Amino acid sequence: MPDRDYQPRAEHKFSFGLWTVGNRGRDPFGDAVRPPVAPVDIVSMLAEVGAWGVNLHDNDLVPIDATSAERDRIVCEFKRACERNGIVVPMATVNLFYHPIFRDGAFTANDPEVRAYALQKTMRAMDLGAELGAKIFVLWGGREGTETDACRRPDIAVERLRRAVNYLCEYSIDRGYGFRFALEAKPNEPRADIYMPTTGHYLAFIPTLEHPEMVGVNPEVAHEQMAGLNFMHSVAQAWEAGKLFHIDLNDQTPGRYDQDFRFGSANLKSAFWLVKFLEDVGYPGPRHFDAHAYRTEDAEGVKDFARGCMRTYLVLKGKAEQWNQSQEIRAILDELSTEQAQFKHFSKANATSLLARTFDKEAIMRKRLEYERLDQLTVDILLGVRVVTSA
Ligand code: GCO
Ligand code: MN
Ligand code: MN
Repeated sequence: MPDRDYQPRAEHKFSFGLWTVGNRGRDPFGDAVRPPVAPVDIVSMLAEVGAWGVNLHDNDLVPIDATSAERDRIVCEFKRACERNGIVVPMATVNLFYHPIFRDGAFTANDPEVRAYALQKTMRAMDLGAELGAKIFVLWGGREGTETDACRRPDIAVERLRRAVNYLCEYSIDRGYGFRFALEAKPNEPRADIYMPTTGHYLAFIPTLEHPEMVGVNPEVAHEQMAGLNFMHSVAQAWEAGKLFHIDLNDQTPGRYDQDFRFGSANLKSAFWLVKFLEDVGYPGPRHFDAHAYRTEDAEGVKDFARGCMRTYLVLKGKAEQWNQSQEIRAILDELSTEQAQFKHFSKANATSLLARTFDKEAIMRKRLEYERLDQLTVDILLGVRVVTSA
């Protein structure tokens, strides 16, 4: 049954990053507009708005130069806050972009000391994630890129990245952490060009690893949109390859800076196709919102933002159910799908008969493809002027 009340529940697996709802609204032209919120308070806020999970970079929780005693105290408090509020930590990640040491990249940097530090920092972030119960580890190489290609050959960067991911897979195996790594692509920002600019690039990279079964992708709406791509198509290809380990939901208008808008706030229709896809195939993973509240918002506005992400997802999920149940839509779809089972696999016999066959192109071309009606029915459902009730 559709979630008619649109109330988020644990089964929906909605998660937010400490860095997303904790975002202070700083941008390249202006300072923070919101005060810092302690991670333990973010956890109770997330419980209040009905989220299921919280994700974090190492330094969202533990300052980069914390002593091990400080670290243990912070982690212990945070774990208690999660337990108290019934919030889980499904995913952890590592910040390899903020500190100036990463100005030339992390795993791909030219300085071997930087590469070694990046590995050490990631292993410690994995220790932290494992301690908090995370089973997914995201790697986003925000600084792995260039302003000038004079600095290194890009194939060398790819090789360095491969060695780093191989190393981290072995570390996870050695420690028995059971992590699944989700690689997140982005074409640019903060670098002029980032290596592995799209999800498709990562899908081609993964089979070259030593443990490809441990590694998948974390596609983000805004990142594929920045590359001018159809996000849902990227997600579908990842899913079909068994590689959709995580997903970053947000929104973005084409051709702009990295906006990180509330899910569904800019491109409702593509958000609809995405939600429909995830629900139709039964994607079992977290629905993570990697987005920020507008810079104009205060703490209450951040809650409006978080509630809005989840509500829009659930509204679109309800619309997808209506779409699937619509008799008119089903009738058109039934007309469209006439499977040609005999050509699924090659055989000498079916190739011979296919080569000999004559096609009545005129008759085939007369067959109507009612995509205009299909799309308008979709628009009607989305705009709420056509309400489909369950059969
Ligand atoms: C961005 C990225 C990040 C990553 C995060 C997880 O554009 O800033 O989307 O938010 O998702 O660092 O590794
Ligand atoms: Mn992003
Ligand atoms: Mn992201």
